Amino acid sequence: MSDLLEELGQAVFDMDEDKTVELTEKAIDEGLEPEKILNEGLVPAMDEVGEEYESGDRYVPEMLLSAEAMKGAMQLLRPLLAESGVEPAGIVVMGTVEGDLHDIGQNLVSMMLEGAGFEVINLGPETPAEEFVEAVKENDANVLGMSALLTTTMTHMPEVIEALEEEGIRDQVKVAIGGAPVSQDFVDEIGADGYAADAAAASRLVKKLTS
Ligand code: B1M
Repeated sequence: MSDLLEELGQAVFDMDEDKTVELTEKAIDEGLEPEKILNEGLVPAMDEVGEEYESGDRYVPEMLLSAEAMKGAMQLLRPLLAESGVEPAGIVVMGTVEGDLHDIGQNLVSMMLEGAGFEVINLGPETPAEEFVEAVKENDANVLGMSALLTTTMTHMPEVIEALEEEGIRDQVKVAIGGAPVSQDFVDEIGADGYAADAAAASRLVKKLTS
């Protein structure tokens, strides 16, 4: 790997958004392929960030800062990747269910997924079932990710799955869920396809569901 890409990865790992953006600009100016900048500079760094978070060596705010740095770089790379015809790893529609305004966790998951090369359509908090279904249809999404932080709102998750079934598109999209009150048992109960306990696990799950 070039020294520049190594330095870029280090800037993401070090949560330094300004340096990440500056080095991404430099890499683009030097003529490096956008895909190479993403896959050899940025993504491995976010993988390492995820591993540190899972092992307890990094906390949520530090993970968010690395994700923000990654986001800054992605703003520069996204149009170039689109021009060069590089396909995203997959399309993920993400949101927090109806009646639930907690969105910190699902934003973090969305950022990790972007870091892993997925295109994420983030519907934000308080998303009704119809909106999830519409977004899946409109974007031909591979994965629908839902978040719920309240025991009173996790009950909307099976409603979204029913709405996908009613629309006849349940078999076209994998359903991944997360949030403190949900579990693998709940996945089995409602007929979802997977559960992730945190953002790093969500990234692994979505990669598995789309491979
Ligand atoms: Co609220 N809140 N809150 N809250 N809040 C909790 C969740 C609560 C556990 C606090 C408590 O009582 N101890 C409790 C829920 C109890 C329950 O139902 N079991 C609670 C409550 C009761 C409420 C209100 C009802 C309070 C009230 O008004 N009486 C109210 C709800 C209003 C509503 O939604 N309609 C409310 C409001 C709020 C704030 C607005 C103040 C704020 C939210 C701000 C925001 O999100 N924009 C807030 C916060 C911040 C919290 C706590 C403190 C932190 C949540 C958080 O952001 N964690 C929370 C207590 C706690 O968790 N310590 C609490 C950090 C985040 C990174 O983690 O969201 O778990 P988390 O996401 C993780 C994983 O869960 C997973 O990955 C993420 C990243 O690692 N994950 C996914 C999440 N979504 C995923 C989706 C996936 C995969 C993985 O899809 C594939």
